[in-house]
Amino acid sequence: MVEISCLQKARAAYQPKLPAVFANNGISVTLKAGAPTQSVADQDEVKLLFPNTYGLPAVSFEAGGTLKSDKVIKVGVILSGGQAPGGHNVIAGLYDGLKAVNAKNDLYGFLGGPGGLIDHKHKIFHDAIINSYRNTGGFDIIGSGRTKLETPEQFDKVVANCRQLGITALVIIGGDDSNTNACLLAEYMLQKQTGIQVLGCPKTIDGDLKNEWIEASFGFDTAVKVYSELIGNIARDANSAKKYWHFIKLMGRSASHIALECALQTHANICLISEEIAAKKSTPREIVAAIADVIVKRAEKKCNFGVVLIPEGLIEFVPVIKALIAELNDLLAREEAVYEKIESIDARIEFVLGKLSEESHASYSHLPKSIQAQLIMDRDPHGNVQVSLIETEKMLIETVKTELKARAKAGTYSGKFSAQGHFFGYEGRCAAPSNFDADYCYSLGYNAAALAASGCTGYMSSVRNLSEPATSWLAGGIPLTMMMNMERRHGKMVPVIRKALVELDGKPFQTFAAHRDRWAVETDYVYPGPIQYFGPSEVCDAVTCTLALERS
Ligand code: FBP
Repeated sequence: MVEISCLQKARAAYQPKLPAVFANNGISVTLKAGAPTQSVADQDEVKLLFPNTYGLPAVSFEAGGTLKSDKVIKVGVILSGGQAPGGHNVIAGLYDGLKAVNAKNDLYGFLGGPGGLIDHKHKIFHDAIINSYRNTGGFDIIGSGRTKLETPEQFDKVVANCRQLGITALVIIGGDDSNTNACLLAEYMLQKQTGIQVLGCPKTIDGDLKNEWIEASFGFDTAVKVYSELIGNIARDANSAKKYWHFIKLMGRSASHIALECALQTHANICLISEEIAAKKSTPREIVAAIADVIVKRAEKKCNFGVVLIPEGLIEFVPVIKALIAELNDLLAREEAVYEKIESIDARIEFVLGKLSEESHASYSHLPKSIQAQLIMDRDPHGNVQVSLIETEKMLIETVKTELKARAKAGTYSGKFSAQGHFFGYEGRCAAPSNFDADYCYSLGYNAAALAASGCTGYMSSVRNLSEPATSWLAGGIPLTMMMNMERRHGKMVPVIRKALVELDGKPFQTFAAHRDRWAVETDYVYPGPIQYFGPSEVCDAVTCTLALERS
């Protein structure tokens, strides 16, 4: 017998909350369609590429009527991309919703992400499987993967596999890229008149799949609470021992939402925001000088300790490094055959240095050797550098140390600098979902079942009004084409769902900016502590600062 923790046992009994329209596991709803929609930008180009799904109306569920039906449907689901807390609850909500429509409906899970859908690896869910995964973290119920589902050949295989099982609707749980592909697939299904619906669910701890209609991606809430707990613990250790500066890199491939939220929750002394660095066109030297300025000020107050938060994607937002990475991506793709034959890392660095432009040569040669090596490591399946493997925190520690030595020599700094580096990412991606994520995910899945039963295709499951209690949440669907714009990828303009970066004029950043000077020099830490699953609602059901500020 598999042993499970006491928390997991108790947590299995938690009944996630649903929007009032679905309360008491009801499916007594009617679908209401709004006005036709437009894409967020590049309307003409997007319309041309999605003749069947462009302009669909946003839809919402209202009380009254029923989706109960004698018709039996079979639905397939995949988890795509990086893990995010709550994925199992999306599947549980989807399963329960489908069974509420008709107890004979079936849900199939495709294994290992989009790859499972193409290679026809699947399992059928039943009560025992679903019950053992309710309110648990992780994606292990069916696994996930990063295979890109985008070519007509792959789409044809998906159609054949769905037909073999009798599946007439697919739910793709993923981030912006996976939902972009869900949109392409929905269009293809209509164009080929396959009768297979495609729906998406917004997933990613990075928090960058959000817009006016999708208020948050699931997993962000739990992940930032885990990181904030750890940062709070480290801050308290720093304030107790008073001897270390902690440089903490936080996950979030590109956007800095995670770092910003953790700063708001913990009042760390420094938090770099990549989007601000890009907007100000800051150089590496300026970033290091700004960190050193705070260290010097705190040293003057005899505080030779502190906490620095660094977003994972930072280096790609520093203009000179961004240009260097773009050049390296091209160079390594172009010279792959020769480059692959070079064995030692020193020789590879020399090879690269010999091929770079003057500006990039200058940027690259000034980096510590360990970072030079990391920048020319294996690319991800999209040909990009894998930022989560680059130890930016160590790079900053080294460069700040050098800067402080220079200041000490010049007589402008007399403190002690001893630093520890950390990277928090994987620690938060599979945590047991917070009440918010447990409820939100279950609602997203249940709502997706209602959309499937209503015959919708080309929609993302949307649950809104999230800063209010779950009973006030609104359920419906947003056309995937509505979130699209055209972007350059691999030298070609393609339609993609627009990624949400930190908005510098938005309330979360503005709130941080209004306080950061004080948090920098004073020791004003907040210690959020671990996620609470049982207890007072103001503790257990609190939403993130980001969501509360954005919706206030
Ligand atoms: P998704 O966008 O697929 O949700 O993944 C997010 C993420 O956790 C990033 O924060 C991180 O950069 C990346 O995945 C790490 O990828 P991997 O799991 O392949 O190491």
